[in-house]
Formats: sequence, C-alpha cells, structure tokens
Amino acid sequence: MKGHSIRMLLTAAVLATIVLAACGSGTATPQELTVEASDFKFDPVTINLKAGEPVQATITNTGTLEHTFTIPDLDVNVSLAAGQTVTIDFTPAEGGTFELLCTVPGHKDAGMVGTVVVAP
Ligand SMILES: [Cu+2]
Repeated sequence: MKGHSIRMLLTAAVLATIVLAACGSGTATPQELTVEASDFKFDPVTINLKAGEPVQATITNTGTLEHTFTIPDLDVNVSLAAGQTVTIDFTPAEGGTFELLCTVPGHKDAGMVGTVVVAP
C-alpha cells in the first residue's frame, strides 16, 4: 500500500514536469519568419503561421524603392526604405487567410500582394 502511494506521487511529479516544459517552450520559441520585399513582390508570396503563437518576422527590402509589409487584419504595418531590414513581433490571434500587401500607391496593382495563412 505504501509503495503504491509513492509511485502515484512520482507519476504526478513527472506529469507536472512535462506540462510545465510544454508551456515553457510555447513562449520561448517564436515562429521565425523571413520575408524579402522587392520591386514589386514578396518572397515568399504565401506565409504560413500558427494562431496563438508569437511571430518574429524579419523583413528586408531588397528593392530600389520604399515598400511596406502590411497585413491589415493582423494590425501589422511596417515601412521599409530601400535596403532596410526591420524585425517585428506579432501574434495572430485566430486562424484564417489574410491579405498581405504593400500600401505604397501603385505597388499592390503592380503585383505586390501575398497571402498569410494562419492555422487555427
Ligand atoms: Cu511596394
């Protein structure tokens, strides 16, 4: 009887450790994303993310003009001068398919659009 209780306690302790480790890794490692903005496209043109997990995005403008990295539905909007690299953090709250675009006049029409697919 005594041995049985000790085993139960040990099992509980092991389970608690596993749960804590799982929670810790969720906040410690953001989803890393690297995007290149050029005249006039985004690479990659389709971005896949997971809902509820922080994203650390590094955007580089390799073009000769100013560009923006804008995802209106996710409140993401950064402006980049030619040659500039910017790192931003955001967390998509829920799943869905969202538009990515450059808001500099004429650029969206020139093809500077993309898609952000957030898995629920
Ligand atoms: Cu642009």
